[in-house]
Amino acid sequence: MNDTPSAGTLAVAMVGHAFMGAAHSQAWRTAPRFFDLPLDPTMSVLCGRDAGRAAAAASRLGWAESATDWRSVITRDDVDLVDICTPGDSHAEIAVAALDAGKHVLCEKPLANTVAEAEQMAEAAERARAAGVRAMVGFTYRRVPAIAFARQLVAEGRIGEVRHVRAQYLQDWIADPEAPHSWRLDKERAGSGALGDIGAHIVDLTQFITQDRITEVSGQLVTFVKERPVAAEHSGLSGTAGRAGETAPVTVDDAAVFLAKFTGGAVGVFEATRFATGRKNAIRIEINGSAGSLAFDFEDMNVLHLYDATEPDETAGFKRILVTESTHPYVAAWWPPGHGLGYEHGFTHQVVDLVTAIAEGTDPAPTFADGLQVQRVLAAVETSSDTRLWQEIPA
Ligand code: 4PW
Repeated sequence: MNDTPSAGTLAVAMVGHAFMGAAHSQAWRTAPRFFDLPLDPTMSVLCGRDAGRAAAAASRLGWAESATDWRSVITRDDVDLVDICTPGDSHAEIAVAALDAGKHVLCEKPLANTVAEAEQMAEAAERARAAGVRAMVGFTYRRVPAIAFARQLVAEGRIGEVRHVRAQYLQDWIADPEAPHSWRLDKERAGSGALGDIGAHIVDLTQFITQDRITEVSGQLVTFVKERPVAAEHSGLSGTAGRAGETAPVTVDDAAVFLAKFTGGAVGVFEATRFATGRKNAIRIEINGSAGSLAFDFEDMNVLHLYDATEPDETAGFKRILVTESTHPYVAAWWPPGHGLGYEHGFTHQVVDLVTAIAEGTDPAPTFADGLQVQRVLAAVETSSDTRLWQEIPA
């Protein structure tokens, strides 16, 4: 039983300190400074495989100490929550062990590399839940104010009955065939490529906004560049080439496209690629309903476009809403209207929602069960690509 709510503080241990580790660190640091949190998170331990690098990252990112053995960290009495920012191949092992040790868990997306692992994780979360221990998946973009506002508008019936869901996640960081290899291009470590890394986000986001579920998919995965130079160093998504002539195989998809059906009758078209030259982090979602439409692009993330089909034809048109009013989700804690937010704020809002749920004794969304459902959609797209047949998503 984890009794953190009465303690007033929430001691966090984070595993992994690369791109996501840095994003989560800023969130743990910033959330209590801008939001009135019911528990005070303390950045206790940062865990990484290499002692020197972990220590340097801990001091740079603001953690009190560093460690190299996550197994001993997650059982420490002075750790309440484990934040998993490692590649997908270690998510299941760390999350299940942490939950079984009575620690709350925040796990980066996609939840796991396989459905089987995600099932184990969802079961562990359900076991732990009985003892008041909470688990959440890091589908961070749900916490972009314009996305949360879009969900609100759909729930209020502002666009009527949802008919079309159009979603793209477009990046281009490996469009150059000479861009170095990385763990994200290795099936053993990442589970899949564009499909799981970025396609998972648009599956989660469209289901979140519409409050509906995907029931069937028909998809195609493609790998354009099958061999890449080995990287010497990596930072963020980019890297520097290693020894000349040394290459490694790309064992995941470079792009994933699929059609989807939703339980409510809507049809969806999804596209996730790292080869959309010129598109850096374009998460584009358009929803057409019987009474109007919504459109969002992360490259203009403080804006939501709304079309009201009930307006007279001569004045109807897409309205550009600047989602920076204090009445918009999450915005009141930040800046005056027009002073927009950025990529990192979603991570901060994620911490706020997680800490609040833990303190209130409720389930933070998305739960591991939600993460498992997304994993099933991803697996169905893969199977569909292999078999060239539509695949149903098990309930
Ligand atoms: O949000 C995205 C991630 O889920 C980031 O832009 C990069 O692509 C890092 O991992 C994925």
